[in-house]
Amino acid sequence: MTEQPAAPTSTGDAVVPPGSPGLENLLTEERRFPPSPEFAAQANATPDAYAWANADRPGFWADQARELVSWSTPFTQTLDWSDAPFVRWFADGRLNAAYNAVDRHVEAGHGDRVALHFEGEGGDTRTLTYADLQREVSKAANAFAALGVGTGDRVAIYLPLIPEAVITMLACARIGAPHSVVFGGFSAEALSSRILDAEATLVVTADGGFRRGKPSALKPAVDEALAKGAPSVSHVMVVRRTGQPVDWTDGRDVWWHEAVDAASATHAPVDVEAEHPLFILYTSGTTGKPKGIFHTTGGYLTQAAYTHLNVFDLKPETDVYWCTADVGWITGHTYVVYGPLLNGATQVIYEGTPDTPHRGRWWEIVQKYGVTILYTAPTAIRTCMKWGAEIPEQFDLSSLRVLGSVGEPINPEAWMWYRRVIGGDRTPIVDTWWQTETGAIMISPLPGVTETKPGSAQVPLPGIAADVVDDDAQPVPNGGGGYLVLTEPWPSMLRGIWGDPDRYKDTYWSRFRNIYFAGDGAKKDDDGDIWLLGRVDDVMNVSGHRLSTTEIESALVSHPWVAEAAVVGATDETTGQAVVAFVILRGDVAEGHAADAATVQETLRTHVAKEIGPIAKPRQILVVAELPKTRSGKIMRRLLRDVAEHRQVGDATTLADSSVMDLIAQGLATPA
Ligand code: 6R9
Repeated sequence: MTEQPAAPTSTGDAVVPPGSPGLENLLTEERRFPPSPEFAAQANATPDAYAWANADRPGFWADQARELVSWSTPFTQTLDWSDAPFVRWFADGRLNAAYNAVDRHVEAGHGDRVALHFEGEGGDTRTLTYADLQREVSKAANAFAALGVGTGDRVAIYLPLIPEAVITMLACARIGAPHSVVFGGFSAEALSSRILDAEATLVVTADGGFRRGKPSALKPAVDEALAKGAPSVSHVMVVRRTGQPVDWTDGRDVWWHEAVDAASATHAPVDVEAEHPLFILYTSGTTGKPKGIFHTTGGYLTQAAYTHLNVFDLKPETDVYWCTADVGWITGHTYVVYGPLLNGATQVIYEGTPDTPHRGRWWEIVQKYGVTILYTAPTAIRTCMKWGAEIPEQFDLSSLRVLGSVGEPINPEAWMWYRRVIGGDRTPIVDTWWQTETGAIMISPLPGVTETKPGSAQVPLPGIAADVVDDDAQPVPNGGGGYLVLTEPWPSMLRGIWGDPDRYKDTYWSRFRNIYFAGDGAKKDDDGDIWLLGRVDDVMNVSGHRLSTTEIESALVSHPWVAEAAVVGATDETTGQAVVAFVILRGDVAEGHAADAATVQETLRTHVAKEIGPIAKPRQILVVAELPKTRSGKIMRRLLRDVAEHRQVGDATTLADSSVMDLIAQGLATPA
């Protein structure tokens, strides 16, 4: 028997195999897309921003903070890193986030500009201008204050993606009450632990939301969560969305339409310090209880506004921006609520799923509103690939001018499909790498500036210092692989884990001294551009070779039969670990070949061997109908590893759709 891979050592939540030689470099990608001269001529971003920021990083951010954010008390201090890894930015300044997102646009004469085009799943619509938003947010703030919510109190939000979700977040910010949004797809159990950890005093929810053409209840989960005991909660405010019957606890439960509609439409935003907490957002660690990542006000808003303006090339007067994320994800915080509204954008929000009532729903929305900037996740793009190009081709997508991707590495073939089918071979694509912890985009091409490469997030933004290092924190040379780290503090950096400063230090700052370890593997290409390779906990060790999941998955997706692929390492007698792949076939192919699992398996194994070499050849390829994913579309490889190793499947409570694991188990049990 050959040696088993050494047991991983744990650094907080991230698992790093000791003595690892760095990831092997498997795929090369030669395609290049330089910016068009027309785009470059009108772009917000300019190439000189990098040099400007490099010359004086804190000074660069101070300039952005003055330019893009309005302060009631201007700051005189920029960066305080003396108590690292605890950071303070713009600490003596004061401001209000809701004032910045809403009121100042009304004061500047843009009250009539549309802030939100809301599209309900059933086709109901609402349009809110900035003036409407100012009125609604003020009323909600008054109603929350009347229920006793004060500055510093925490508010839990458990809502579908309806305008009240945005209004509630901003109303909390207006009072200086940190919000904690809990994704509507999460269970009562998950909601309960988050309410308890943050000691929320108010929960804002709805009777339900619409999901796949049906009302889906939310209020019962709140009742169940509070029944487990939640001494801090004094009230539950309930939005009527679906009209479903709800249980009612008198004295505790309050209807939104009664409390908010009756409240005054004027409310003075509460001035807070730059370092006042704006929100907590829980992210599941790979082990243990979820981490309450918290962000503060001044630095977060600065980087949210800067990145949204430059990475998406936003022109607030003419663009129609659409980020498809739910507000339960950090992307919904920074790129649905704070970034776009700070910049005075007009945006679309859509409540439902992409295939309700038909698989062209998203493209119908792009056509209807003339969406110019679209920001979505690789999982959605691959799903559309699976459904076929003929669906988006039925709609007029010519308004689109910038496309964005976030959440996972985007496979080069998915990137090419996105550009060709959705972007008409014309639009720049920005592949944006960042995390709940980073608060805003950190690594991304700048449209109009960067020559893009399919599958690579490429360059740290101006003002951001990122690198790929080896085990000893030494930068790897071009062509090498290792760990992605952030070497200088940035304004929208997490300020900690709520109530647990030690866990904050352990999780992010113990692997390398005073360097932030993101938990992702990455490589540098010959130009020094960064390619993300997936979470280091997912790295496989096959006969001593460290292989990234991303590259093998990308090789699989580059075969015309494959729409999506997930790869895991399973214990193997001879090689230590072996590659096991789960694939979803493209619609048209699936029909022709589903019955012939042996052909699929042999064809794809040969394809991977040809694309990246025999070492990466999957031992086994399993054709499945779905893959287990989180709310943000990330594949939960841990669960697939359990399947591949014939174990009982572990904790699946953060799956977006909990039936998927049963489907996979059934599919595997049925002989092809
Ligand atoms: C914004 C968000 C963070 C993790 C991150 C990484 C993965 C996100 C990516 C990407 C490759 C990209 N990730 N964007 N990997 N390329 N463009 O997703 O936050 O939910 O906290 O996840 O997502 O692994 O570490 P969050």
